[in-house]
Amino acid sequence: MAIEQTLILIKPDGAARRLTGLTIDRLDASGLEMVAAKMISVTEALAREHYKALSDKPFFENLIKYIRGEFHGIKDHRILALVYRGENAIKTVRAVAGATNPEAAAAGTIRGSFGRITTAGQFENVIHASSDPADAAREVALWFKKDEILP
Ligand code: IDP
Ligand code: MG
Repeated sequence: MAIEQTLILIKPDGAARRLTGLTIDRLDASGLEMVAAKMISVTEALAREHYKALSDKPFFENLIKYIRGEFHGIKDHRILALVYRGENAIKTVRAVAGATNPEAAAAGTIRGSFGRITTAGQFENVIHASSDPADAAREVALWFKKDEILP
């Protein structure tokens, strides 16, 4: 199996509900290695670039507000971004995260345990995790400079 890198973001609902430590604990227990971590202010441009594949979705504008912390009173749009590395890292982290829709996410996954759908229809699903190798490569390069990632 290939050694992969994958991007994780603790989304604003996760940060606001104090789930940062729990998320890192689950990732730690998965056996993967943390190779980059930083608090970063999510600019409008970064948010739109990150989610550009979803720009035609009806929930897109709210998704941009969500990831920038506008629904959770996050100071300066700050977010914790992480890169984990290891065998099969992308699928492993997706399994820890659970399905996109919190109502469909399996019990015991981060999203299954802690995600919710707001009355406005917004998915609040605690973390972002890259979905496939192409996405992961694009996202890691978008959020981190090369020298911010340990060799
Ligand atoms: P993923 O985060 O599991 O990879 P994507 O389809 O890439 O899921 O969607 C990105 C994010 O957009 C989701 O995590 C969620 O926050 C939001 N989202 C996706 N689908 C919906 C939807 O049907 N309604 C509301 N928000 C959605
Ligand atoms: Mg995705």
